[in-house]
Amino acid sequence: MTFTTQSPHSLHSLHIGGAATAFLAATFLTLAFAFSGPAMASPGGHDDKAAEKFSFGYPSPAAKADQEVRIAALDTMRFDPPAIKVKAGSTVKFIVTNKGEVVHAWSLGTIKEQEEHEEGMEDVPMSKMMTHMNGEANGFVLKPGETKTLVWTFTKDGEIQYACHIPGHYASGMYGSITIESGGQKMSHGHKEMHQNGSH
Ligand SMILES: [Cu+2]
Repeated sequence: MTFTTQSPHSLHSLHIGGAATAFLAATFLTLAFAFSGPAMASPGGHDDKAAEKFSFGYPSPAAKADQEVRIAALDTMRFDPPAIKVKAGSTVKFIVTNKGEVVHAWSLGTIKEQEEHEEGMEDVPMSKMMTHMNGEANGFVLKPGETKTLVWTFTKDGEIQYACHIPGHYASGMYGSITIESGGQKMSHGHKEMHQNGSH
């Protein structure tokens, strides 16, 4: 008797259960897609990992430079010139030549980043010195006589450095300063300035 009255209920609940299971499965799939979505899309629309890596700008190899800066690396453990000025929002083509007879390096970074890079050099064996900047977006190693270029867009004002991290060189003063001045086509404060500058 109990069996007969429960039987329709069982069937009924089985039916509901089936629908609920299907619903839950659909919900789970939707959630699964919802969760996989952001992981597959590039965050913030920036494909270049360097765009997130550097606080002061990003490499822009295809961009037309607003300014060209030639820098010489010298065996006196100096860069010539030792200081430059650029504008926030501008793209600068750096043309760096090793005019010395030993290997030098050149890379952009905040003063903090340059100090950290210098500390990291303790782990780089001499045999890896020529290749340790390979794949880095912000600089390179130069053989004697070699010239390399880097096109970089500066996004905000501040003080950064270009530095040589061949052991002993940075400590000897082989770095230069870049003053990034505001007042150009400033990109760090969103679209307002870009629209204002868009008329000319
Ligand atoms: Cu050097």
